[in-house]
Amino acid sequence: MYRACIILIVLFFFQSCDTTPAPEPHGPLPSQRQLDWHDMEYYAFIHFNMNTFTNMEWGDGSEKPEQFNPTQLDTRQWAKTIKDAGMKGVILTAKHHDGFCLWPSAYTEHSVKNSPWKNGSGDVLKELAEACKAYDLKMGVYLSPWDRNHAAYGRPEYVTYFHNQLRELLTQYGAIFEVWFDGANGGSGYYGGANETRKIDNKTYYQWDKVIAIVRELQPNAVIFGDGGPGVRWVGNEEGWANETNWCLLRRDEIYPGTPKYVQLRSGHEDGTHWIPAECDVSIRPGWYYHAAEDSQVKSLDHLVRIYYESIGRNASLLLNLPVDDRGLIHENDIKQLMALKAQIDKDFAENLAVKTQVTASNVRGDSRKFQASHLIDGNPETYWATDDGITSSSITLSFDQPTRVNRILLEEYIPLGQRVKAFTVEAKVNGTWKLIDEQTTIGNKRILRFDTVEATEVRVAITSAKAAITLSNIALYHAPNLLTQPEATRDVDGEVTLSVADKNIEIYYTTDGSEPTTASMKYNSPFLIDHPTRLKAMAYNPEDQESTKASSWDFDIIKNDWKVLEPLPGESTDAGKIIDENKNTHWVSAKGPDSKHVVVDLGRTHLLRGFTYAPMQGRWPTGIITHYRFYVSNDNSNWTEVAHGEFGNIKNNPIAQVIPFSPVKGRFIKLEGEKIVDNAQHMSIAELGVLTGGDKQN
Ligand code: FUL
Repeated sequence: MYRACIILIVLFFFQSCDTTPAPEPHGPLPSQRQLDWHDMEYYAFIHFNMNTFTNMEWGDGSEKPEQFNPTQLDTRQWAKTIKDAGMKGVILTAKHHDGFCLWPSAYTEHSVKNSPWKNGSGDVLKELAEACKAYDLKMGVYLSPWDRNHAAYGRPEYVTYFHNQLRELLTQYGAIFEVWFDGANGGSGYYGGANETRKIDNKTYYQWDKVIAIVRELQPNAVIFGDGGPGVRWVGNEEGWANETNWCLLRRDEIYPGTPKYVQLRSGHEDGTHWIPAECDVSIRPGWYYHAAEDSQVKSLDHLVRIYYESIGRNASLLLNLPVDDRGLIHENDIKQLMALKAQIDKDFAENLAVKTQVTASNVRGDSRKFQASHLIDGNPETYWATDDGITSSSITLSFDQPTRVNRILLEEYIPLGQRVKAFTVEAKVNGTWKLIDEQTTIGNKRILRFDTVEATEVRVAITSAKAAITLSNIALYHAPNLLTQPEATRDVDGEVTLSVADKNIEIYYTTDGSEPTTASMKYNSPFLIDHPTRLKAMAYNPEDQESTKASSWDFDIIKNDWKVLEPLPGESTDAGKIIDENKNTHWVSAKGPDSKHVVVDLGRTHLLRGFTYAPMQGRWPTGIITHYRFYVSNDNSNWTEVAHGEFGNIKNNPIAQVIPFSPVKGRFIKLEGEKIVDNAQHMSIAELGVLTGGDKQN
């Protein structure tokens, strides 16, 4: 007992005598509000405003408040969804470029106060602030500097108006964590009826210094988002990814709203003068605003997972947009995908295997316990491992008791002292031999690497280059399960079928006789031929845990390798071949005019035809989609029999492939006529045209 006390006293003495100083901060540093923002990591964008009701992405400012009329607006549904998705906050488009205000601003009539919603007594910002409070979420505001409604836009009076509105938003709704200023500025607009183009100087017109002062005065904890910050920068794309090399630093004075140098924002600047980290903004659908036509285009799970790893996993935050619909609700399709993403991320990071390891480092600052390597796995973001001054390369080794399967590594620098690491490698010891897993550049607030599963006894992270003594606060290792998604199938004009899934460790099993696939069915290894009418069914199977997806099913008919488009004539339209290229993502658009809205295709020989298929043009801005059709069959390309006519129901809102059966008829030539086109367009378009023969053998 006496000896133990002495040892404890001696240890305590050494500990309290440990005078090893912390490394000096290096380069630009984050402010406290930026550090708080780094902790947010994943939060929602909501684009909901006038455009939701006009089916636009950018309104021109001539819209009327009466058009804003959600029937079931429920900000608590938004907040619950956002919370359930694992996000920590939400930023709402209080005013977009069309100028309509979701709050009853005292400075304009162009707001909810003149809308039918709640008879003009509603305030979306207030309702969202209350819902955020109830669900413990932080709130941010998007206030578009560009205002295509305001008569004075371009003149100094508008800037006063803009500043006044900012004051309203920052004083009436409690704490705001981020103020979002868009880079799209100036151009054509309604401008109080002037209907003209107005140009402004992005750098000076809005008096940014004053804007920043207003935010600092009223919401000192809020970060300001802009192309070049000053608090948080745009990542230079709207697809949800940062470059692998990503500095939180920026040569701030070179970047301004609408900067032509936006590509540089994907990496920041190694020699940046200010701490301005990147935020990845991306929508869960093609558009920022809700369009019923995009209900079937919510991003797939594997796409969302990729976005997660390429934003949060690359030292940026993820601002994922949810386009609230015209009811005033987050659409059920979006909720389903958000929850699928949450479930997958929870699985990927279920257990930190690094806490089971012994951690050692080739250098520890002053050999001090304060900076020892075990801080890397102590779960405390305030403690960190550091090297001696002048030591800018050093390695950390994590040793398992027994071989352990890993496929993810997560690294964090201790950023209150600056971002330092310029290059590092990750190796794993497998069966007694070191194997290079990855070679990378920056780490920053958080870096996550995905790699093929290895069964390792040790993992080594070697920082090979840093700007100053290394400071890392966290290393985590995970074994994420394979990503199980339903198979996709494509077939080319010669009948070769390719099946694919998101994760190469997932197996695919398929049948061609209509039966349900099981692991006893054919296993997919390489493309195979289907050259006659066949129902293909395929399911994906995870050998790791024996889970499988439900089967996907495709009906393939005859192949198209001897088909020819006869009208429009070759030369009249070079891309008409795209309607029979077996690729739904390519399309043909007819010339304008009543006589051009048809196509004639030669099937090469006579078939017993039982129907046809029409896939409309895909993509964000489809035009020329047929709503009412007439379909004809001929044996000689001169005498035609009409075999079907009618409407493709709801095709505008849901542009999926249409299958139209008709009474069996023999023929070699087919003609599709677009009788009516979406929005009464003067042209028609086709992504893919096909026939149903149902497998007759007599031709
Ligand atoms: C862009 C805007 O022009 C879009 O409409 C959207 O708000 C997006 C987040 O920022 O620059």
